[in-house]
Amino acid sequence: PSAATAPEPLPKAELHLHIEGTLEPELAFALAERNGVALPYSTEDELRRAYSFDDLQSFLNLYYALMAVLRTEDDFADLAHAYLARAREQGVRHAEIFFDPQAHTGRGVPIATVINGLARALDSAQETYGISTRLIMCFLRDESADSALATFEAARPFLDKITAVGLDSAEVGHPPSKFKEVFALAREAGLKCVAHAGEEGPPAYVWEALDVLGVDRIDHGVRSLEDERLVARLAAEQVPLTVCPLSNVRLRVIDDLADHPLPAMLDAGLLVTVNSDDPAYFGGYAGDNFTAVRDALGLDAETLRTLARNSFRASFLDEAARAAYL
Ligand code: ES4
Ligand code: ZN
Repeated sequence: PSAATAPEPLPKAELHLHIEGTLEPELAFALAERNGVALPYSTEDELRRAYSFDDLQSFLNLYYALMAVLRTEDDFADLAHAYLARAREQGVRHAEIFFDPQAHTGRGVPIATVINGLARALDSAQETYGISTRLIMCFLRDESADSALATFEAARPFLDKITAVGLDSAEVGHPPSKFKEVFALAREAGLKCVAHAGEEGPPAYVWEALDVLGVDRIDHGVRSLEDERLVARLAAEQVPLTVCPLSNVRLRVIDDLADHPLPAMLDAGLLVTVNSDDPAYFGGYAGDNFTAVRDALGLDAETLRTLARNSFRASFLDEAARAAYL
């Protein structure tokens, strides 16, 4: 279809998006050049061919390695601008964006550089892209509880720029309860709480995220379906689940998109949303995920509208801002 007849994508909120996972090969090579950082790939095509994963850990290895190119405030601002431009083309009107401070401070990049760079881009997002934004600071669950506590204290001067804390990275063997203390501090400081749970980990981790960390949303949560009582709890309390269909297929959480449990989750009365996770690595941004589930699962227009409405209902926007979309 010509540009004139191409339909506007459905307005939606993106609630599960790792900003470091939006680093496209083109920008990775440009930043490597700008910062004099050597990449273990000679071309963008060669790098793209490395985007073939067996599980979460094999993805994380590449995800952390490529972050070596992110060094300055400008790098973080450029990364966020590139994401916002792509997101707007896909109908995103509100984005709640994860970042992983420990993945940068661990390489000698100060947390101020990370937060100030991202915040600079987000400050102009409403005006430049028509996208409202929030920042969610994630703790790496395969690092120690003490490291998370130190990271939270280092971020205290910047908490006015941060809406929530989250929990990500290698899930199995690192249950939510390990981070009870830092989540309690975050809540005392007035922050919202979310956690990845039930992606590769068992339903027990979803229970812990709810009961020990007191999270407001579960990121992924697809394995919740293995526990009937858990499904009943999530449905009764309308706890949002930020599902990432293309991610689930690429990381082999789900064998085939046609077998994705998204329809079963909707049928169970869960507050499910569709998100992109690490779009540069998993084959698509928010709108691409909507299109993919529509085509693979045969979702009708009404169901797609429900998913878009859910994304605003599940967001951290205040009532007035959210009402404009519902
Ligand atoms: C992630 Cl897909 C996924 N799971 C857990 N942690 C992550 N960090 C970036 N992407
Ligand atoms: Zn994620």
